[in-house]
Amino acid sequence: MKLALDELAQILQDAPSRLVNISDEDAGKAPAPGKWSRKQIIGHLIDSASNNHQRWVRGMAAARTEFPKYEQELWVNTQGYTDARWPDLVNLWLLYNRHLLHIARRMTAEQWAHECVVGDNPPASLLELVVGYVTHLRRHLSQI
Ligand code: NI
Repeated sequence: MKLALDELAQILQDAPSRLVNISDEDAGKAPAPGKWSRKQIIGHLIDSASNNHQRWVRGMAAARTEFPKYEQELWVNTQGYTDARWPDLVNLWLLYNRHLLHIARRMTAEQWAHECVVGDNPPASLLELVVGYVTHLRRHLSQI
């Protein structure tokens, strides 16, 4: 857990200066037909943050929790991220993640073992959700 959270803290220090240097116009361009623009990728990461916020807080409070299936294309398409302002998306992503880091640091070892079931996925521990969240974040940031 500590490794994942240290990595998240490092990402939140390093990424913003790189992200804010991307122009609003460039951020809205799709790299290829059917591929997400940078705005849609950061939007997808905001969706990941908001879904995980619910899972982490509710998961901390109970030994077992269940959550609905998360449909990423539906979330991205419904919200029209390409029409949003890039600096707003970057700020929202950054502040949301600072808060998630704050929350994850409050989790106890007993809470790490709490079981969370998301949609049809096999049950995962809260610890696995947090570690998986950081891995997913790193993977998508490398696409921006
Ligand atoms: Ni993803």
